[in-house]
Amino acid sequence: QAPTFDLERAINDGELRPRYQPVIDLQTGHIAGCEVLIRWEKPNGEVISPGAFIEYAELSGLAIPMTLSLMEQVRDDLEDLCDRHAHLKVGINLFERHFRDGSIVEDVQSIFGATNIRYSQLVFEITERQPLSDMGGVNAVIHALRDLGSKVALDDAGTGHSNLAYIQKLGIDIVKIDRVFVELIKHRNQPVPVVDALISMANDLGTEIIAEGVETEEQALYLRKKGIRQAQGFLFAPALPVDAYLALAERMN
Ligand code: G
Ligand code: G
Ligand code: MN
Ligand code: NA
Repeated sequence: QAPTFDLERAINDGELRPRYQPVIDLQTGHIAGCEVLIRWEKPNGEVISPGAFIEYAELSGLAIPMTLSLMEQVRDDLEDLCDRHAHLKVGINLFERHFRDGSIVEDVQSIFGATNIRYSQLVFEITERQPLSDMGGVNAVIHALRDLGSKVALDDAGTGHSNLAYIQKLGIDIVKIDRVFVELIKHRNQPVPVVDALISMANDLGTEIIAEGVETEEQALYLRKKGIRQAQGFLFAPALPVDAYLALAERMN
């Protein structure tokens, strides 16, 4: 993929668009909400995945403007759905920088404050792929978001720097088990110790769990037997354009 020095113009021209991957309640089969996943939709129809531009966004200082544009679009896309279905959650991926400088709290208030999307419907995901510097600042922001009523999820759990003490200090609400672990599940009755360990860790911490990258019925059955309620993955749906997500949300509600 060509380097993306065109990113600032693309943000301003509305080419960076949200897609919505449904999160399913494994116990009931109903929809629990979604994760917002960004895509760059070029005017020629080409769709570029975030892997190709997310690092450039971070390095070029466009991470925050890109996230703000995305959150505004999410608000416009989902306000009506969220208003009518208060239990539906919306997961938004944040850059570490946005946590660190604290501006995320004001940004969330100014974008969602006067809308029919409740703060309690928002889940902010922070990845543990990169180490979180400045624990003090990050901690304060997490607490401020939780004080609004939103939840904070640790994304890509198990792949990076998580350990019990670290997660406990952060005070997060949800652990998202990365798909590299879910991939290890081959059969509903064949134990996968590393998955079980992550589940135990989350249970010990008292956090919710969302399993990512669920692709097979066997994986879903295994996770359900372990008491996991929430899952996302190609078994259910990929990240969908807004109209497809809204239709699915009504159908599976
Ligand atoms: O959707 P896809 O599998 O291509 O996403 C690849 C990576 O990009 C994932 O790690 C995902 O968390 C990240 N990502 C997707 N959308 C966003 C976004 O809006 N903001 C941030 N910070 N990361 C995102
Ligand atoms: O890091 P994060 O969890 O935010 O990234 C989610 C990424 O995983 C997105 O790029 C999304 O498109 C991708 N993804 C979602 N579901 C599946 C799945 O079932 N299998 C695989 N291989 N990738 C998935
Ligand atoms: Mn995520
Ligand atoms: Na992940």
